[in-house]
Amino acid sequence: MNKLLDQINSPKDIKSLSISDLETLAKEIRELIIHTVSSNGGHLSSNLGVVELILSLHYIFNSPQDKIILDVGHQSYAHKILTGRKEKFGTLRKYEGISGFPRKEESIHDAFNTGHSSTSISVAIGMAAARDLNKEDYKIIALIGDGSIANGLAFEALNHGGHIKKDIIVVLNSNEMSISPSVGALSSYLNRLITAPIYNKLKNDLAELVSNIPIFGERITNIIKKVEEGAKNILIPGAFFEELGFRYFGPIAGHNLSELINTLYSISKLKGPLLLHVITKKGKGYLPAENNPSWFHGSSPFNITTGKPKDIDNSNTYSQIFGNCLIEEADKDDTIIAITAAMAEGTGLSNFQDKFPDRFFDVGIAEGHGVAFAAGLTVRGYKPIVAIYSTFLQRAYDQIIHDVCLPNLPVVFIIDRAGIVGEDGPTHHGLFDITYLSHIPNMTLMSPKDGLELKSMLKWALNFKGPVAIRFPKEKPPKFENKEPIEIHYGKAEILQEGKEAVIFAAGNMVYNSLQAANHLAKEGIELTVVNLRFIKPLDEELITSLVNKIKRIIIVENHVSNGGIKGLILNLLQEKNINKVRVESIGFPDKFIEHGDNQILYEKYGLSIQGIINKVKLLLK
Ligand SMILES: Cc1ncc(C[n+]2csc(CCOP(=O)(O)OP(=O)(O)O)c2C)c(N)n1
Repeated sequence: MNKLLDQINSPKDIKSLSISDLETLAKEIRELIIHTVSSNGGHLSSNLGVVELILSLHYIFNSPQDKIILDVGHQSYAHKILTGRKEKFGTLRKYEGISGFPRKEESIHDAFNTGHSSTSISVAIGMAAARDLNKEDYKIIALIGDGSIANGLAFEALNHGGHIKKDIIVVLNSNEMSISPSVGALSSYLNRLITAPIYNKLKNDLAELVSNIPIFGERITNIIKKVEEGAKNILIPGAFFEELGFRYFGPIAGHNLSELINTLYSISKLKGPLLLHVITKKGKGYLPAENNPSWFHGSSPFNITTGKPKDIDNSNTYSQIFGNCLIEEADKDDTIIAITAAMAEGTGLSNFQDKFPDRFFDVGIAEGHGVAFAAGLTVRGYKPIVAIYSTFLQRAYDQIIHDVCLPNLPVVFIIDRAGIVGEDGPTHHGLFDITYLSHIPNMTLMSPKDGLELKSMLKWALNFKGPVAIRFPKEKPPKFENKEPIEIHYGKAEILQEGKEAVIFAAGNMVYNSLQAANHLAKEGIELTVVNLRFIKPLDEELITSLVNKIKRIIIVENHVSNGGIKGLILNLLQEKNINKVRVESIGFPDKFIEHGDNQILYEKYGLSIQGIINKVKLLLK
């Protein structure tokens, strides 16, 4: 059967559609999204929740002249489908396929690249300032969720935006969810706005608008009628935003296309900083996602009929091993506190949250605050564990230096998703944490080769009198033969096997690949020493220098950028110790942003697979 979607190749194609056609289109877009995410994985519930909103934005505004900036960008699928990427949508998140986030390299309709939250209002104001300096005329819209607007960056932008009064439209998408339910006073405030609307505001604004237009078109008269009819649902003063200098409209029903289109049309005629509050349902249109929006926030491939994941065994990830071990430790020590920045599920802390609700804090998408909050806890005798993905901890760089490392406070950082993260791509790869942590005085940085070592490291870190960070990747830990608990000694590495041809220094999940490579090469008579560094900072200087002095041929393997990673730390050590005439090869990620795609493909491409390490060893020994 022919679909309406078949005729849509650009936003222009939806401009003449009726509301009922748009409703059909929304249904077809949802089907395509569900079908694609069920096989490729991706951000399902956020995307299903905004289909009508995205359709309405493209109906009223004229992209690419008008700029639609999507906060986080995890809700960009309907936008991609409407802006010429429908045919390629099956390649979503695949290597060399289209990205799961807005990419200006992909389309002129992607006004700004996003991936991390809460940047859209700042960017919109920046674009507006540039537009005005250039004396240009177009609309700028920032679409932001109720989880993301609670971040400090978004607050700073609202504060500035209300002050400089540029023409921008913030569309606030309220679904009461971040990944888990949204937390915080702002979230409660938004919920109060939704549940207790007060009649008045939009009506006044519309009256003002209409009084400025000499002859009312029939359309405007109709809009006013509709507004008045639906007034109870539509109109409310959002004092908080008004006080910050934004004119507040809403809340309106985010799945009602005529309400959305009428309101956006009216607002598009107004000047100054405007904020439209829209209520949507996360996962809308697919029952399993409506019932479990958190799991479907960023889901792996699933069966559409049952809503169950296709990969049955997603247990025993590093995150889960960490979460379970922390519960065991917290049972014995009631000063242990767990902190997450809106990622309880992803960081393996959900069970901890259930078991110790008083000792669990979800600070919302507020990584910097989470770290400073942990610092505060330590000075009153608590042991906070801050679990944040490598890429998002970048937001807390100054708090790590100023509030934790400078006063040398015992905060334990669990740096999840360190290394490449596959399909989410460059905004989410955790490739910079060794760089941004290893140079900070007082910081100790470790990386476990497997789950057993992670447990030992965590226990050790909980008793250490200073800041410790433990980095591990998204993938499941490899299995080593050792089943005994591992003893951790400060700054001490582990020799896994000895051989005289060359030394491989590796950390984290790269230890396994290195050992496998060494086993293969042993069959060809090439005997290698393989060192699991365990401590990236401080390095085991004694062991490294004695091995290098003896063997003089080394390879450094890291799931991190080489420039600023373990390579630099080891070379620095050799220089300081005056060790020269050493042949060095290294494998890590190059000085560019790494694309999205399956981790194995990326490991192979960048030489971090077992075969890649074998090749490098052979090159070194040539
Ligand atoms: C700085 C940062 N921290 C954490 C995340 C992970 N993250 C992605 S989406 C999301 C929730 C966003 O919630 P909201 O803005 O309400 O959008 P919704 O998914 O509900 O549409 C989080 C925490 C991120 N992208 N950026």
